[in-house]
Order: sequence, then structure tokens, then C-alpha cells
Amino acid sequence: MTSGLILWGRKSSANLQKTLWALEELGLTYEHRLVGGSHGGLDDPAYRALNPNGLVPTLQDGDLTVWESHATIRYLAGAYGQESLWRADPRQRARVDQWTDWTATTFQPAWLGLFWLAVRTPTDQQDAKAIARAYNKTIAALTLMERELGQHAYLADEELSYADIAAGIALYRWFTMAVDRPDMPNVQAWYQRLSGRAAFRRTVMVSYAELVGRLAF
Ligand SMILES: N[C@@H](CCC(=O)N[C@@H](CS)C(=O)NCC(=O)O)C(=O)O
Repeated sequence: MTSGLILWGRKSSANLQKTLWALEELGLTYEHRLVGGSHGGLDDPAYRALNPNGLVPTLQDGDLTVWESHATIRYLAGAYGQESLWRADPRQRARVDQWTDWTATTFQPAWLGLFWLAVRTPTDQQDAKAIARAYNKTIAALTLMERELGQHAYLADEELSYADIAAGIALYRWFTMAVDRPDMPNVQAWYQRLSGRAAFRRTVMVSYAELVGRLAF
């Protein structure tokens, strides 16, 4: 394998934060190239050649290029996290993948939908009914996690896995957004556990001020 990790994407991107957190969690050396958002560059032919989907993140590892945030964290876990983020046992890994894929299809569309409607949309353009619908979907998803996290410390089992990275990047925004938060002690404890990790604090607990009231990117 040719080595040399390069991550492309802006730091305020929720999807980028998954890859960034995984890189930091694994203590890897990488180059970070800022593209997307106010940095631009996503339509450059050179970037499109790497990522024809034209979004961030994109990860390069030598001659390998991977896009789609969940594919990037699975790759990093498999390549560099055999003793930590990865699960060699297919039965254990099935649970990690279950929560990772559920995050892609259910949890993230709910919470990120709410974030767009209630944080990114300028106040005078906000749609209260749409916000209520997205809020209810977010609460339903969090309720599922609340039940699961009552059984073990992390989403899939007792240790951090890439499922926690996929889902956990939502928590800083959830706990700092101006919304009602029903008491969910297990989710709260999980957030505290994640906040105890330097890699999470460095990559996820970062300002999203540039996104507030801004629909541009
Ligand atoms: N399904 C993709 C979604 C990627 C995505 O939507 N990225 C957003 C940022 S979170 C983006 O590139 N937006 C354009 C920009 O930042 O300029 C993934 O998980 O990687």
C-alpha cells in the first residue's frame, strides 16, 4: 500500500468531521486541504477528478481515493484501527455497521435536516411546521439511541467504534442548538464520554458560527 494521507474538506462540515475525528483518533499523520464552503474548489476539474460527487470529505491514501464520509471512516478503521475502531468478528462488526448505516439513512437526515431548518435558515425564513417535523424525527432517532446506550457504553458495544464517529459528530450541535432537549441520560452520558476524548474535542466541538443563518453551502 502506498501511504500518504490527504483529507479534503472544510472543518465546519459535519461529514468532514467524521473523517477528521477518525484520523485524529487513530493518531495518524495527514495533510488537510481546505476546500468547500467559503474555500470553494469543489467544481475545480482536479477536485472533480478525485470526487465526481463534488462534495466533502474526500480522503486519499497514496493511490487510493475514497469519498462518502462513512466509507472513509470504515476504511481508516479497517486499515489503521484493527485494535480500536474496527471489529474483526463479523458478528460484532454487523452491529457497528447497523448503527453506521442507520445514521446515514435515518439519524443524520433527521438531525441535519433540523439543523438546516432551525440553524442554517435565516430566522425570518424559517418554517415552524417543517422544524417541528424534523424535530420529531430527531427525537425518535435519539430515543432509539437512548435505549441502546442503556445497554453498553458506546453505540455498538463497550468500546468506541466507527459507528460512534458516524453518529457522535451530531452531539455537539444537538447539545448547543436552541431547541428543547428532553432528558436522555444515556445519550448525555455518551456525549460526556465522547467529550472526554481529545480527538473529539479538537475536531467536533468546534464553532459552527459560519453556518448560522447561511444557506449558501
Ligand atoms: N453523503 C455525503 C454527503 C457529503 C456532503 O453533503 N457534504 C457537504 C458538507 S457536510 C458538502 O460538501 N457541502 C458543500 C460545501 O461544503 O461546499 C457524505 O457522507 O460524505
